[in-house]
Amino acid sequence: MRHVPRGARFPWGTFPNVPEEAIVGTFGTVPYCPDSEKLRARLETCPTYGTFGNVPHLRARLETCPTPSGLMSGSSEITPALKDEAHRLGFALAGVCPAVTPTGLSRFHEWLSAGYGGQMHYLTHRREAYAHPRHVLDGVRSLMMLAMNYRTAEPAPPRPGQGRVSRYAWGTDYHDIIHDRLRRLCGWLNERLPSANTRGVVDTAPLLEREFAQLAGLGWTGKNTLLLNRQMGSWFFLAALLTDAELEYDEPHAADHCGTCTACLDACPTGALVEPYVMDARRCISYLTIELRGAVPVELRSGMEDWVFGCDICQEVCPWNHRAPQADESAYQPADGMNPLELTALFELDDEAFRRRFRHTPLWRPRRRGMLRNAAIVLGNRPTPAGLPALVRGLSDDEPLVRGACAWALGRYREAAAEAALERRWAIESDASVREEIAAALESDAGPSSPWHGHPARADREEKLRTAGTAVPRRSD
Ligand code: B12
Ligand code: SF4
Repeated sequence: MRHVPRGARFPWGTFPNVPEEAIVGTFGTVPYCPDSEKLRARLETCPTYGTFGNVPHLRARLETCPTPSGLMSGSSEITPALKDEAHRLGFALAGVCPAVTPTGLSRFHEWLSAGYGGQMHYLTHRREAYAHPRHVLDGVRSLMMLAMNYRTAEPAPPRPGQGRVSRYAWGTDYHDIIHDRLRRLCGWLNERLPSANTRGVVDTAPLLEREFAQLAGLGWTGKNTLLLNRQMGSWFFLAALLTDAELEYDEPHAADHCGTCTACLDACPTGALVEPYVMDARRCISYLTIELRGAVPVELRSGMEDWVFGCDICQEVCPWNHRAPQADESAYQPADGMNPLELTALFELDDEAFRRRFRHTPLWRPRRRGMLRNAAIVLGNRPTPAGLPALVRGLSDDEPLVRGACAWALGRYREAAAEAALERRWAIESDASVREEIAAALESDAGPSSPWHGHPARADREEKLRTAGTAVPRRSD
């Protein structure tokens, strides 16, 4: 039992400017999820009812209120209805769990301490907040965990000069779509439980979403660290609705259906899945292309292959994903030119043009400089005639990050024009990190057919080069 809070909303309106104490003083304590019939009876028999009854619009709405039972009181009544509403709003899965300390908390802390989170400081800075969802919503009792399918089209193989974009990023930014649906779902709940506090979150709150999704029965954590569901595979986003209302809880998903399969670990080109269920994010292509702000470590660049944004390899190979259903959400259908992405055209975009094209897509997150860095690496991994002028242009970009990546990529074009461009830039380049890249590019001859390709001694040569002085390095044949 709780007191009716000030400004509580009921189907017939709110209690405007009536202090909680006045209502409590007049009617006594009323249930937190008030059975409106009871409240109505109290209002009607109360000697001071006239105070409220004289407010015409309140009185009218009270008398015509068609849904006194629209105010649901029991968790057994509201929970299935809330799930139905979630499905109606496009969430394929919905399950409920209690607000508790997640069992994987210590593993999360160990993971951070091992440095696996790299530069994702938003995880480290809030490590204590992950201890309980009350740090996301004060007084929270229940979480409804939600999954929204994004499997739309199949990926088209990139032609030379194109790069792969992860499926989740082909359409509108999912944060925009899901926040809107969560807002509507919270609104629906608040209409039935007017005094309940609710909050919808996706991604950015200090909440181990996969842990809670498993607790709410949505699936299990696979060896690729993603949440898997037997019917849906893993092509879905997760989101959470937190509330201080008590909902009916689902059974946690206890089983692990990965068995002896290691397809994801075997397929990861950068060795990011260091053991089953554990990822070193610093090696993950998704981290390198989306989260990392600086230069991609040299030894991981060739592993990026043709991925220009995100990576789906450990999901593509997962047997549970082969028969996952199609998504009908139009917002996630591939926008023009996203599946795959034309890389050379990116070098023609200035900041404003880049903003116009990508502002409402996930590709906005790494910004223009991050995307050009990624594009240069893919053009270096997959040399193509059209790539050369684009990289030469990028070598004069205002951003050292872009110039450095272009220098590295040009080092993989075994052509006089690439070498000439690197030498021209060397003569005027003042940024130390870009000079290092140019030096290494001019010295290396690391095309796929080169004996130096992938050779550990190459790193030693590059290190020596870095300390070799200011003379223009020559390619060594
Ligand atoms: C940071 C982050 C990343 C990072 C780190 C990924 C990671 N695995 O943690 C990077 C940038 C690499 C990333 C990549 C991707 N991400 Co991401 N990411 C997040 C984010 C914001 C936080 C995740 C987090 O807290 N990681 C912390 C570490 C500790 O988690 P962990 O490595 O999985 O460790 C846990 C388990 O491994 C487990 N564990 C450890 N040892 C063991 C042992 C056993 C036996 C078991 C059972 C478990 C276990 O316990 C740990 C603690 O819970 C979440 C949203 C959220 N708030 O949860 C989205 C989220 C996980 N990402 C998502 C997506 C879609 C992706 C990508 C597919 C995007 C893409 N295509 O590029 C890739 C997938 C890469 C992959 N294989 O995971 C979805 C996943 C949906 C799903 N079906 O699971 C989420 C939930 C976002 C969302 N709201 O939908 N992501
Ligand atoms: S997303 Fe790609 S790079 Fe990251 S773990 Fe999976 S396969 Fe490896």
